[in-house]
Amino acid sequence: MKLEPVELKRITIDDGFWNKHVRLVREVILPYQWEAINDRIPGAQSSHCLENFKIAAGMKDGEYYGAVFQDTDIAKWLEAVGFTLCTQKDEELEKTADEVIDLIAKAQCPDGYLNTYFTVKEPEKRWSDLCEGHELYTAGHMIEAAVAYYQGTGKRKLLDCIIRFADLICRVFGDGEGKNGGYPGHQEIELALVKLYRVTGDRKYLDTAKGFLDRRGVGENCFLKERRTGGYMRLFPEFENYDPRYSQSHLPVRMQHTAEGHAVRAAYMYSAMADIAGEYQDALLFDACERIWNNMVNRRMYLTGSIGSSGILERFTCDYDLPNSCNYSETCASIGLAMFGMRMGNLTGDGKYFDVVERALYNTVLAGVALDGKSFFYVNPLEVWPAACMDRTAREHVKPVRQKWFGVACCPPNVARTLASLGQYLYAVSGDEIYIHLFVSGESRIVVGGTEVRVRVDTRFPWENEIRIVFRGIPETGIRAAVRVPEYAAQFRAEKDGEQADFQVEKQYAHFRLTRDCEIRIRFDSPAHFVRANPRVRADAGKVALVRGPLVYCLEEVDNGDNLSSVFADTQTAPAERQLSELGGIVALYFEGKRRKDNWDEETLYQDRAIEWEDASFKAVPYAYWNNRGAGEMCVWIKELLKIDSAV
Ligand code: FUB
Ligand code: ZN
Repeated sequence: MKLEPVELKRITIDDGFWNKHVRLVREVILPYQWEAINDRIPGAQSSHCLENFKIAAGMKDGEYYGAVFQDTDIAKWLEAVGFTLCTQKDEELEKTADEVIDLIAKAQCPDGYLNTYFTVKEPEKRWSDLCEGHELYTAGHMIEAAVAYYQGTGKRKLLDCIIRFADLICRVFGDGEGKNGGYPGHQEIELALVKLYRVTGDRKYLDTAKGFLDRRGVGENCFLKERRTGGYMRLFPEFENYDPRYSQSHLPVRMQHTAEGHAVRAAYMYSAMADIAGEYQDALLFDACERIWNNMVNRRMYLTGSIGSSGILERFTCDYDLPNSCNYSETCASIGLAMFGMRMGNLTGDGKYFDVVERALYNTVLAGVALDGKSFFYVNPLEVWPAACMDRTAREHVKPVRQKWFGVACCPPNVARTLASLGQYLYAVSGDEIYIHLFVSGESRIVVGGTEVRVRVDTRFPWENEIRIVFRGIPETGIRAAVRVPEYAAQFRAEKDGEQADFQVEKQYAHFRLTRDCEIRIRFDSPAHFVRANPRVRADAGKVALVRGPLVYCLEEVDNGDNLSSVFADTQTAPAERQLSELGGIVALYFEGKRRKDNWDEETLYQDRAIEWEDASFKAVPYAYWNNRGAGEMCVWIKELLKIDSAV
């Protein structure tokens, strides 16, 4: 890997923008999710996750309940706890986690197998339904949890338990006689095994991860083959007429060109492909990652950093098909996009990848959780008319308000683990150079060229575009620092100790040479402005969206009245910015425009009648914070008042 990420425990975040989200993980989200996993949230959908473990451990009688991958609720919760404990001790939280780890260990089978669904419900069918059974997906999350908990606490109990399970997986799967030559129906195990390799140094985990990727899409499709065997179970009705494209198993991974199928499966697999490309210096695999990345972010990604246009099968569709009100844009998929982007950024040292990471984190990932940490979006529409989000329609998956929990609750704990590990996205090291990818205040101890350098960042980003970076402990031999120059940064300028600084910009990073302790002060401009979509994006034709730095803005009914489809923005005047204390402190954007008068008779749907306008001013707020002030309409893309220039 060209750049090495910095260990989480070396990074402390103390940031005006992020504190309210990151602290929420420890103070609210983890306790809330613990209650949810224990089925103690009144009115929330049942989880039964811990009950399943108790039944599998023989501590309770009862039936398994929940999705086949219900174990992942506790896995992601534990992973978030592990990340949280990396930066701050919390005895009570650690005690709760230790108790749950004892329970998990009791539910483990003597041969190392660990999965409550198969243990309780289908013990004869282990590994026989890779397509729908989610065993390897669930195993992957358990492995990630164990690695994070070990890193956060130094405690090995869960890690040792998971090593036994991973060893079993490595014995069962592979090429050749007596091995199961299959691969996961939902990718996740691959990137998890890479993490297990990095923490244990045992190469068989890396080789097994690579094997899963190498076999995928080669020869007869393993899922279609499974359908002919006795072990196959039809768990999900939508898997009828299975198309291997859904699980990115339609082609060998090195031959894939486009982002296809289920978006979370895709993003997790692409992340693993980037990991394996780096570990094995596999140029073909890296080329595939680049091609897929380009297709995904240049043709199939929403402005808000979300992916997966179709509510049916939660999947990518075709280039430029980006509908706003019936899309899926799952929170987990944006998290996967950030994971893939971080890996590509660290493989290449190219800041363009972190532009996308930032877009995903500051928009869709944050929108995934309410400001109070107690409700969540799974689907992230860019336009909502609550009355039309009806059951048994093309928008039944779109919830106009965040939900307390979900029967399939992959997203809430995924947000928790992402916020708890935000530090992993901030810095990296390459040789004698420290990379600063994102602008987040805090103090970090970064080992570069064998020396620990203290890096203190102070900024009010994204509300202000000034970043002060103080480096202490620079060795006599000097170091280098690379600060990302975001795509939206105009007039990027830098001072070193108050004087204009020398730097070279390469691959969207400003590279500095530092020979003694110093302060670098970065400034750039990124005023709010309107953007338009490529004309091929039918859904956004004639519309504009408001952006400011990494933040995408939206209109909400609470600020602008109902029927936002009647709003037309005058894009000739720049939007005005105003700092407000609402929504935890934001810069709101105001713009002028017109609204179609709503003076039609309600019983008349169509008539030959000119548009009647009224002048109006509108207010936009960051998309990340929509629906924190009650239910109502919302839209990101706004119709543009067109003045067609007739000059040739
Ligand atoms: O299948 C496991 C998870 O559940 C997927 O990643 C999500 O899309 C949800 O379907
Ligand atoms: Zn999800």
